[in-house]
Amino acid sequence: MALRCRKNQATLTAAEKSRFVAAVLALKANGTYDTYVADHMGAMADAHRGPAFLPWHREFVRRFELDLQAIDPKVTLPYWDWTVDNSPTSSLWDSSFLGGNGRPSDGWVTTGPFAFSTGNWTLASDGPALRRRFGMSAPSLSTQNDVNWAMNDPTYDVAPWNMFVVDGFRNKLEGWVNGPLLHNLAHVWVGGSMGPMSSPNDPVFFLHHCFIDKLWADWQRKWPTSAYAPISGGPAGHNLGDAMQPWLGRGQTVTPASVLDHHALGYAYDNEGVCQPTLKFIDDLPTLKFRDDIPTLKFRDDFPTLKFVDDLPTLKFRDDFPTIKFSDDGGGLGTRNKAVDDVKLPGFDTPDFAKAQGDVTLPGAGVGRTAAPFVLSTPHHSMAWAQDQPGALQAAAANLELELRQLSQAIAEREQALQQGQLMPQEEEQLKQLQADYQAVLAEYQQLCGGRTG
Ligand SMILES: [Cu+2]
Repeated sequence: MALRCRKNQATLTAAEKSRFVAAVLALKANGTYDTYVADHMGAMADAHRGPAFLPWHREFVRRFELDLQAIDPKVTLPYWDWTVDNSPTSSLWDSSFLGGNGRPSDGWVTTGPFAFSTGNWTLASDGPALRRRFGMSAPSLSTQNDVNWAMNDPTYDVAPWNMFVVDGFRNKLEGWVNGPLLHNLAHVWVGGSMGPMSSPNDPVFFLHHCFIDKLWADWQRKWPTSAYAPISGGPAGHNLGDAMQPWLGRGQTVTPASVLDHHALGYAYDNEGVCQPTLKFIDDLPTLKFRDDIPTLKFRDDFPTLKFVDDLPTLKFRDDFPTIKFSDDGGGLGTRNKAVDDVKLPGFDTPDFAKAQGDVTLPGAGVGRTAAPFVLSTPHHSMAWAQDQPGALQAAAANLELELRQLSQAIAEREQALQQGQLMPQEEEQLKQLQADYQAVLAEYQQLCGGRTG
């Protein structure tokens, strides 16, 4: 389960504060808020001065938070750390959030969204106006040292499980030991509407009890082997498995055991490192950029140079490539199928194109044989290649061809001289030797090429 994050109210953004206030006002307007005041007023023995003080209020403020989230899913319950924000001028009391201290005459809160004059915050009991009396009945709030004193007690609660026990985390945190301290002292210090059992009339009640719940969660983490007590033998509604009021009367079973794991209830505190990331909503984004905000818009016409296809100096298409011709250098070596000699470059659009740049198929090269690269300019070379002996045969055939051309030239020169009567007798013998050599080389060449050239 993704854990929604309960944050220190001092760290909320202005938007988060206004969302919280708006959701609280919506609950007040639809009547839900005052049911919390009534439930708390009926729960003195069930919810206070005993072990269930912490479980009961955990369930109570969690239900309130869920009701807020039904109004605005983004809202979570903030907590008020009164060890730090312990002044009448703390930002908690700004008119944009909870409003400030009451006026001297009667304690009515006159600033902020919960002032009577707004018309939005008329109390159903102990009214009609929300009242505060900062520091009137107690000069200061509890300190971090006071918190540590309670936190350092590894025992949750002790018999006889009431407001008079002097040991145990619960009674110290509730504030009866050496009291009023801690929880009780915050009620007393705020004063006014926070004094009687209708104290949820002041929205700060929920921020205060959220902090009490956080301290319990901190204590549970600090003492992981310290168990809730009592399992039995305590006052009704305070034992581990007892169903608590008023929910039992509504057919709902909520026990101290069912709320011991606050993560199982779906939330965590901002000091635990397990909260899901803050949900971002579109109206929280600091800046929305629209087209008109962009300092420079570049359009096509702004580009210094636009190149289109008809600007390209040379466009080569398949049809532009010249037909690749193999020259028929015959040289009297025999009749050749014209199709063998004319090889056209294969199409660009065939899957074999890359391969075909090196190899082309010569129709006369035989089934299953790879023809010579078209860069070989003579069909003889192609034939040698076609015999699957590409390197050596190609070179040998080229040498033989060169030799045949040199012999042919020498023979032609001597035959011309012979016809002109200019040939010496020993040169006639050389001519016969040249002709014999030519026939020998030609036979070798024909053998090399498998007879295919002639
Ligand atoms: Cu209470």
